[in-house]
Amino acid sequence: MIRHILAAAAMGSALVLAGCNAAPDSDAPAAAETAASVIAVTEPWSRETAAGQNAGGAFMTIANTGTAADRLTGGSTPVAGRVEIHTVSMDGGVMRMRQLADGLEVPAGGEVTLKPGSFHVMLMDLKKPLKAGDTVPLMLTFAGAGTVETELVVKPAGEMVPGMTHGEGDKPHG
Ligand SMILES: [Cu+2]
Repeated sequence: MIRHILAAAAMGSALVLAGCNAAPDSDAPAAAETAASVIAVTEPWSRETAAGQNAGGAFMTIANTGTAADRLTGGSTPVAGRVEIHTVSMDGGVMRMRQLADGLEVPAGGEVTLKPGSFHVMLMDLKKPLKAGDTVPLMLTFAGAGTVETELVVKPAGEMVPGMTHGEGDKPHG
């Protein structure tokens, strides 16, 4: 008889504890909206290459209207063996290209312009020369946004490259 009463008391207290531990569902905080990048690529272009030239630069403006920063890490195109992200820096008066191993950051609510003499996408191991007037598909890879498809317009080689010389001095245009 006494054992039964104790057992009932133990069960009762266990039920009370369970009731205390139960979290009220209605007061649970709503899940925070996940920050994400939203990438838009405008005016993607490349320059005509000479026969035997095995790499070419690609240029564009990349805007991120999202709430999280993103990073351009690479890409692919049918016309090149591989795609790298490059920057240009001065090294003893000589402009040198360097691969950005960590990619190129595109800040949330900001944009980055890829242009000659600055950041650019490098099409390496070209399978054929780029010809003026051609369009070239380019798939860009972003750490957050994933793959963003774009299409390069190939411009004539005569287009001036600001700040870049090719050894014949800084002759002004026209
Ligand atoms: Cu380059």
